[in-house]
Amino acid sequence: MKLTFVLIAIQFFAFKFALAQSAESKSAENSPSTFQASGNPLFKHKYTADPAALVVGDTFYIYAGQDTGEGKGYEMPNWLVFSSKDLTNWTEHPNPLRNKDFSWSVGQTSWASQVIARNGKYYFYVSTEHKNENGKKGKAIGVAVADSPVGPFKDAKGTALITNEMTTRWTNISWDDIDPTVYIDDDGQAYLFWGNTQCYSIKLKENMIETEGDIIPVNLLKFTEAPWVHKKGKSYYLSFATGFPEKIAYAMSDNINGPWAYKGILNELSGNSNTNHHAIVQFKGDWYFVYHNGGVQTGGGSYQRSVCIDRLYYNKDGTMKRVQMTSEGLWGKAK
Ligand code: FUB
Repeated sequence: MKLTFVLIAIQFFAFKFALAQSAESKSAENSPSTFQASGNPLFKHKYTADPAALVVGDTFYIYAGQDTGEGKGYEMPNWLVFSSKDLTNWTEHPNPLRNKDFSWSVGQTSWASQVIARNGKYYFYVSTEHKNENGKKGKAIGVAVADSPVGPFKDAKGTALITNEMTTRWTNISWDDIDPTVYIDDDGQAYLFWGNTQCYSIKLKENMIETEGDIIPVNLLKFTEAPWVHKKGKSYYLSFATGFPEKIAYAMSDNINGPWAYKGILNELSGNSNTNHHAIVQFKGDWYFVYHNGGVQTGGGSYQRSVCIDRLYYNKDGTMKRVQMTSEGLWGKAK
């Protein structure tokens, strides 16, 4: 009788202990983690791809998709967010957005994205996949929203913003509606650019979750994918992946609606990654070029990519100098 009681008591305490342990590890998974950057790739503890950068006040944010597969194809179930005030000390904020947070989305296609701030909210534009009423799959663009740049983000529409059917008159492939980049012009008009093979643009309404007017095909020389729009002074810059394996090229205009004048290569092939997705932002007065390569070994490659950061410089005439990708990154000595 006594022995049975002791055994039951031991089982009870073991069960309580296991519960406490699992709650502790869950809360660790859901807590921000911090680390110091010391060279490129910037993030080494996970494979990270398709960086988008956002500056809010004194904080630099990087959003990326996570490559979780074994290097044989894209397996990207979720996006990640990192923040830093000095580009050396970084915080990873847990679980900002997953592919399955879009109820209409299928598969594990947490592809390239960009987050942009407007009216106190943060809009997360993503590339994902959609199935139409006939069951045909095609890449699509969705938008999620949050009150904080680190989320958690929620689907802002409940439907895709752009689907493959909207662009088949220009490009009859199922993967051209990817890689959104959003730019808000000085007059407050927001524009969405995206594409693969063909670049497109469309106006966004003030609410940032509805389009306005027609889709405009954007004429760019040798466009592959991954457009990024930024402005410096009076010039607009549209940089994009070109060729395959990809380099980054760019064009300039004095109008967000173009025409865009091709200015050449901005970044060379990115090591052992076929893709070279990038973002350009200014932070505390300096310009930065954020991109990915396959630099984290042993698995690094086209489907196990890693985000890097280097400085970006301009020539006196406003054109951009070719980026020098470095192992040292912003930290002087390679480690
Ligand atoms: O990560 C999947 C796709 O690869 C992105 O959407 C493209 O820009 C390329 O980097």
